[in-house]
Amino acid sequence: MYNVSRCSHGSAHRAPCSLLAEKAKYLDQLRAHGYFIVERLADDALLEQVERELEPWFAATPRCRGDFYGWNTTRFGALLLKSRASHELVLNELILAIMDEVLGPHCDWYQLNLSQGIRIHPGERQQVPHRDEEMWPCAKGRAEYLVNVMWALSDYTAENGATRLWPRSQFASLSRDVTNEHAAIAEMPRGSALVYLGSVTHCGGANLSNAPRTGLILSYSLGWLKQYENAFLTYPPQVASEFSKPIRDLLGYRIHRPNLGGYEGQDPAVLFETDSHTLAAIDAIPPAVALELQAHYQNRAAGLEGGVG
Ligand SMILES: O=C(O)CCC(=O)C(=O)O
Ligand SMILES: [Fe+2]
Repeated sequence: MYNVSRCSHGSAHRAPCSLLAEKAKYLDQLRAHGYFIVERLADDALLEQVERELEPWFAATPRCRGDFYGWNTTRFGALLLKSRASHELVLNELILAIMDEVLGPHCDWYQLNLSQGIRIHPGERQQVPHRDEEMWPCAKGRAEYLVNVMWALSDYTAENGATRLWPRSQFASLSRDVTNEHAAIAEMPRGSALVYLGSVTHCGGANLSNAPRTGLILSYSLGWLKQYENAFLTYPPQVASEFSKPIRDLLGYRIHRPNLGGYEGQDPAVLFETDSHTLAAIDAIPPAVALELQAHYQNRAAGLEGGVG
């Protein structure tokens, strides 16, 4: 296992260190190795609530079918609908601070790409090594498109299918022939968060134990990309109106300046204020571009005064 240092939180035995003060350390780890782990980031009460809300869904959802999703794995989405407590995980302060740094510079705002419960049952084989950014068929390498967070709802061990990651693979081209000998195994106690880049090669491990391994993926992506989980079908306006504004923003009920994802030429947040279908289209231009447009008209007016057409 590669030596990525860890900080333990929420444990009754240790005084929690200041998470945000640790942000720089975690960012360094993420950029250097492609991932980091924060042990026990979620406290027990929150975990128990998430589990209570999601267990019926884990029990009722049929096993996946496919060589990527697996044949002995249960997955389902729409976590924000199925578990109110999951909202707290989505909005975790440290996680969002990391997203601000990694994704923030490359978009107007970043979004929730996916929410997924994953239970790897005993007997499941190791998943094919992959990069989550493969879902977007375009040139890679100029910016991170996605950062993933795996919240452990059970202890993750080498035996029960802990996520495997290939450290520093984000700097090389993708290979599916990587060997386990070079993999890091994200062993971590329940309540921990494994944060990894969309460009790092990883996979779910084989579950050789006799108990399931359960976790939640909450991934965040650049705000101008198509989301893995169609947020507007999963959480239509009637549903999203019950959610907090920060959650609605992360789902994409927000214009990505200057003009992506609008509704009738406006910020879709207007949907929660009016049911009118006759709205004025309103510019949503970033300040630098607004100045550019003003300058264009000023120059043109000055030119006209000077007799230039
Ligand atoms: O379950 C895991 O540990 C990882 C799953 C994964 O990487 C995926 O499904 O994209
Ligand atoms: Fe993945």
